[in-house]
Amino acid sequence: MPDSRIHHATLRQRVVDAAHAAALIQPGETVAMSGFTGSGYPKAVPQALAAHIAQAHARGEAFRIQLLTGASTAPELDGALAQVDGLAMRMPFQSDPNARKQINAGKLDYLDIHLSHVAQHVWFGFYNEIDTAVIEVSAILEDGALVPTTSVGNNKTWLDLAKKVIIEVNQWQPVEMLGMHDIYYGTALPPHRLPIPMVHGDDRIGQTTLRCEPDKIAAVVFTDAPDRNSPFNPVDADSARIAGHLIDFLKHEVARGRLPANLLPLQSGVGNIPNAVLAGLASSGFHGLEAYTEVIQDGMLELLKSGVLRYASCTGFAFSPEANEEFRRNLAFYRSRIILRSQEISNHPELVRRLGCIGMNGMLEADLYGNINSTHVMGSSIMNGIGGSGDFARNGFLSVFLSTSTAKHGSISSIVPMVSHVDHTEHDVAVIVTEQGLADLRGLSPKQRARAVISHCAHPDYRDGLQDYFDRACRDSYAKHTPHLLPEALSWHQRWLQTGTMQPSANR
Ligand code: 0RQ
Repeated sequence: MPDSRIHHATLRQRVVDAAHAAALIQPGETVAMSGFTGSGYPKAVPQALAAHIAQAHARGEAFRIQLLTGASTAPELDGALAQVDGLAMRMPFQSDPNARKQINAGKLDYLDIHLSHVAQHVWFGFYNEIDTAVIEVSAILEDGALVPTTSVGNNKTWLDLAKKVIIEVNQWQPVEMLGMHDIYYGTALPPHRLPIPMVHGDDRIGQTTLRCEPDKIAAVVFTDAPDRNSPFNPVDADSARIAGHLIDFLKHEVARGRLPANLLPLQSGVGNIPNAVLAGLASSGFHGLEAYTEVIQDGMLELLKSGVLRYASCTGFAFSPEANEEFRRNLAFYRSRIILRSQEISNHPELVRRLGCIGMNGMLEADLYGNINSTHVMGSSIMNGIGGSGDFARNGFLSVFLSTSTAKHGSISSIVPMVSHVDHTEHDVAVIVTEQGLADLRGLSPKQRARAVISHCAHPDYRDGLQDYFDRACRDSYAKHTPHLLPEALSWHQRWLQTGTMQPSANR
């Protein structure tokens, strides 16, 4: 019964259908929506808005918006709006094929921002004012408090700063999630900031609901639609080997006394390789693990279920259909073990450093000296964005980057002389892992790092070529600290662009 989801008398009067709500959004507006990696995003208003935009375009009228979210969303939001060419600007993270195509065609301006920066930059006034916020909730309480759903993202900031608000009450989202969220309202602007009062990753420091001045809520829309559910690939041999190298390394760190027996709070990126690492941890013998991360995916849910993981703190879910079912079926079990926070807290540099998080993220390529490219194919084509990887790489206890040693059926080496784009500098990278092995870069000079990366991480098909480049660079480089032959450094990428493989023709 829809009314059972809205307990605030005035807001019950504001229920309209999605088309009427979307009509409140005008061309050129800056619109901030809920949503983080396919969870907790509005499902109906963005599609209704896309229909309005398409109609406007058909009449020859210009209609595009600037869109802010927590992170990536789903086809009903990013996909629908990109498909009708309705986006002029997008930030801070996306992974939608349509939006990606438009960005790489130069038609859509994309601001790729550290996820911990987004809310504070908006508060600092670095971007446009927010005209409209569109936020998914599971219920509205008697006092107008909003019950968040499967992600929190930047919702607190959007609700505080938007001039008008549209609420989607999604009846698919379980009301029993009330109590799982921890929304911290103590952040202030410099110079008035105080320490964030959290010393353990499972500390609760805020309230369980979001607040919003009811007068600002212009429309309420009912929906009953599931979060997007992308299945994960089964763990393949390469992912299992990557997981194995990393778990051996973590055990070694425990044996050396550098990590406690239950490690330190884990952060895991999304994707099949990080998911394989989590699967590997399930049978690794570790117990009492903690997760302070941005996204919980299937592997983490399994670790919680088996008791290997004590709790997981995050800002959103990225579950497969099966994991979603498991979560909903056993919500009573998970509600005491999962905490959902705003992304300014889940990714906060102060907290990531205090807790000593172990950051484990995917990459596209690494270079000999440990610089990491997470975002740009061949230096100019965006894949997704930096997401939260930088928040954890720079501030964590350990920063680990994971990838297979080749991409595109072996035609690309993920280890290159010089990355074609830098997201994480050599100063922020402790460990690089491929299925070939693990390079521990801590305490190594640039040339020592290069030797470790070539011998432990490069694929055998590319190892000699990398060694040859490095040897010649050591001999002929302008200086010998970080040896490079500049005109040749990016020739591997150029070769792929011209011939479709990084392999020199002699080896093909
Ligand atoms: O493309 O599917 O078209 O073949 O990149 O690669 O191997 O499927 O790996 O899904 O783990 O993604 C870095 C993109 C890795 C991800 C990245 C091609 C490859 C494939 C994907 P196809 P895989 P993953 C927490 C932290 C930044 C955000 C982040 C990412 C596609 O990890 O977005 O860390 N990271 N967030 O073929 C050209 C190379 C390539 C390459 C792979 N060297 N050159 N293409 N590919 N390596 C979460 C959030 O922040 C929300």
